[in-house]
Amino acid sequence: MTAQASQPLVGIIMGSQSDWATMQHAADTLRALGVPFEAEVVSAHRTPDKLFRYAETARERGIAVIIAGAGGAAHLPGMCASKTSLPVLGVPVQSQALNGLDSLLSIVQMPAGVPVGTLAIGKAGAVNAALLATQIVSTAHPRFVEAIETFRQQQTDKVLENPIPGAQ
Ligand code: RP5
Repeated sequence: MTAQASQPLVGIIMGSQSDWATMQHAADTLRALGVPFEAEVVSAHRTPDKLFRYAETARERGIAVIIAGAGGAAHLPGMCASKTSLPVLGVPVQSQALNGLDSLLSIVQMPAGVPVGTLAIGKAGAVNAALLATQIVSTAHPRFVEAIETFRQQQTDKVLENPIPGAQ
């Protein structure tokens, strides 16, 4: 498990070490916003008992939002959501065989009653999961509001300060 120094508020889990190339973008984003998190490999298929333990104990350990990334038959976010009442954000990892469409459909098509907030495939989904997790956490921890607003402003400034090269 990797974790930031203070008590983690966001839990990042992923189905395999191979998902880290994608999920590290969620970790980097949370780090940049100053949100304490933990990150761990938890597989719905290869370590189902660990998944159940993780989901069942997350709230009592202080976790407020879980980000779950998986690829292919991506059952991790949905199974995690079925074992906790914490909000679960799902990140479809871009699979080699089907480019992540398999991951997306596996995560997004949850039955009514067990929601998973599904993000985009790949890096954009991982970054946005971290931003959305921070926005959720900021409702109870207002210190993160400024971090989100600063990020948005910097993003806007960056676009405005970068005209198309050679277009003038
Ligand atoms: C899923 O299978 C994982 O989330 C990963 O995206 C995919 C492939 O896993 P590895 O075979 O690379 O471990 O469970």
